[in-house]
Amino acid sequence: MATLKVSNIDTLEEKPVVGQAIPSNEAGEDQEPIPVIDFSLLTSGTPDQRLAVIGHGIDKDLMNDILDCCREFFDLEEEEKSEYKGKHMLDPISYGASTDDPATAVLFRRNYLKVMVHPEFHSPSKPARFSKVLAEYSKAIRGVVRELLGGILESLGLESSYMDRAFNLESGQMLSVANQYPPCPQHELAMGLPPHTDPALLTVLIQNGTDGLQVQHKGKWLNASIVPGDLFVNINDQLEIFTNGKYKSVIHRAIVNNRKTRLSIAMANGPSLDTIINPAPELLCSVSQPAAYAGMKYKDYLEIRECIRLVKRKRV
Ligand SMILES: O=C(O)CCC(=O)C(=O)O
Repeated sequence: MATLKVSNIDTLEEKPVVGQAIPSNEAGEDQEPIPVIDFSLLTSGTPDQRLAVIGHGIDKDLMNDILDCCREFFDLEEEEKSEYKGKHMLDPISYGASTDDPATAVLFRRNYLKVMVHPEFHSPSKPARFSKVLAEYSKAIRGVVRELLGGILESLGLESSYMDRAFNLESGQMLSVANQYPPCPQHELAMGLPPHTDPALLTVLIQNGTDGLQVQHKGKWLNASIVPGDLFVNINDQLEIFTNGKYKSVIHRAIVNNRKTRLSIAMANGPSLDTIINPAPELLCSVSQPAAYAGMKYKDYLEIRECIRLVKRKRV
């Protein structure tokens, strides 16, 4: 049975600074293991084992199929992919490459394909089976995410059904992000993705068997070793806001290597774009637990984040 890994984010405190100098690619020597969560226990209602889980139930063939489809997409001729070159963050399909960051002199080695798969489903037309596989995989991940969110809400003493009211998941925004990191001869000078948090609620990531994801924990970078068939789940910004900081958004980055191409697929699951996410009133107390975050429409949050990113890149 496959396991699902959830990074332990309780003690993460810093927020990412886009454009900051990228520290060494090496993780700390005293690498702590990433906690493995037993999925079936998380959702079985056993209160003292809420974070324990196994058996996310997604077919391994389906996971391999979606990885293959993304690889085949990246292998297409450049002119076949160029019709998807995105211009705006909310474009339904956007293909491109990360550009080197003049603010930090860091070289980036990453191609990406971002596809909105919910509430409206989109897909590139090539390879031919991409649309079918992506639809099936997105549906399966949505099921896992609902279960996980339900378990997280229950761990806070809230009903799992709260999520539909709070997040409007029926029209929730789901973005599939495929990342291709080609090998880089001078990998110690290059980066796949700089340190960042994800803006949504939960991100579920798989990869092709080559590691490269690192999560920040107590100020150190931990290698996230992801076994094929595992799902790697990160807590995102909207969940940190909703839980008033009880769950913290995970700071993570992707490094590159000089041997093999790495492929990862991150499925980012957010509320609907017009949902305002506030700290849940049930988790607040005006004296001991005041709201630490102001509510904001998810769409506005995404746009402000993008503006800050662009401004920081221009300020060199
Ligand atoms: O490729 C990875 O491991 C990280 C991907 C990621 O952080 C992202 O797509 O936001």
